[in-house]
Amino acid sequence: MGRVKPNIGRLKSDIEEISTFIDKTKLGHTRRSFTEEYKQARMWLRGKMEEVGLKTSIDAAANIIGRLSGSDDNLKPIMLGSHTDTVENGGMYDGTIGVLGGIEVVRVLKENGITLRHSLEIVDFTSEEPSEFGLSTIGSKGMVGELSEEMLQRKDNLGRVLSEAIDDLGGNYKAIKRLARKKGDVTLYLELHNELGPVLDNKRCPLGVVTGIVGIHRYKVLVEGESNHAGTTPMNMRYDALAFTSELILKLQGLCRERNSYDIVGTVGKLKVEPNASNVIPGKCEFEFEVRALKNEVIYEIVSEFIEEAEKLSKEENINIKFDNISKSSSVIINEDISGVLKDSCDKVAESMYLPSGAGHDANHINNIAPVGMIFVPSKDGKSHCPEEYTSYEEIEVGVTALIQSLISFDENLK
Ligand code: HGY
Ligand code: MN
Ligand code: MN
Repeated sequence: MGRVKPNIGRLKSDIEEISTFIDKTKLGHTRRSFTEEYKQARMWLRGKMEEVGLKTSIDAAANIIGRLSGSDDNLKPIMLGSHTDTVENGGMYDGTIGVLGGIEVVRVLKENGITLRHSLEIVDFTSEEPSEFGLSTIGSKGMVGELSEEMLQRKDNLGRVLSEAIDDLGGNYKAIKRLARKKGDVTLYLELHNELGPVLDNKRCPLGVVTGIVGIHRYKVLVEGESNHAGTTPMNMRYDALAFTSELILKLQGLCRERNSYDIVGTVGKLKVEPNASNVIPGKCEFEFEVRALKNEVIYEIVSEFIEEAEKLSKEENINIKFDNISKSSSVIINEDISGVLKDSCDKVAESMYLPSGAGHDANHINNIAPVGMIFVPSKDGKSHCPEEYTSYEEIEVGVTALIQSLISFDENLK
């Protein structure tokens, strides 16, 4: 086959329509999870799923699921999914092309009179990006029973509790553990995503088959020095929390650079300074850092080396420091049987190449209950998580065509 193609005009209008549900006071596309815009987009999405004939439901972790029955009731469903939340000032394709591409797949199957053997589930996973509760991939963690009670009780800056926010989206947090899906409940999980990095665009290669997905460990760090007058306090009598934090940021960068043969990356992307005034020595800083790599053991090594060095410095400079782990997601090595079928299917559509993912995805968690596979389309100039993020509709069309081709192939061959 391979000739079964999406209607790109129709998919474009869906992507443009969901992109109207954003916070218009922000740059680019901002649809943070648990906000009004997010709720409106989800309502629109559920309606869209119903419109194409999917039977919709919201599971305990507030994931929206649209189901299309297959011809063999004995087979567990194949799942296609992604997310509709964004980072602040993000792009319009990260996540949305996977969810709306999935809905387009359903329309194409129906139009071509194709009934799959497996049921198909199109999933919009709750809050894939780091939320205001400090946690990411909430829906996929919840779906596989990885949301702990401690995580569910975390609060955002407004004092809202995550468990209540999940229920507010139509979930049922008390039932998350009980209703979690188990190994074997899902035949296969596939996700179409823009690469979010530069490899495909640099190589002018339209399709990527993902070989592995990085693991991510995130920590919150509290640094406490002493506030004092910025004019009267001599340099040798200061306990400047921001200056200390800066040393730590560079330390993390250095540790990751030294080990760059492992493609390890470390980032401090969030920082709060108190009191944050030009004439006051910063007394307190709170920052979050993350470390990512394809090898889990390398993440552990870098994080423990960083914490050890930070604690040593803290003693030397008389500044208090406290580390709290926020989350640890394990890396995924994609099963070669799965990536092989994806590669064959992609090659029938356009040129493709294998590549790892430096971004995390819901697939990291679904991998605990089912084999997972991902197809990437290019991100222009490797830009993402910023307003410049761009993938052309021609490129998205190729991606959805490859997704359909792969789905049909898996449906024929998987038990
Ligand atoms: O942060 C990530 O890797 C993903 O975009 N959520
Ligand atoms: Mn993202
Ligand atoms: Mn994404």
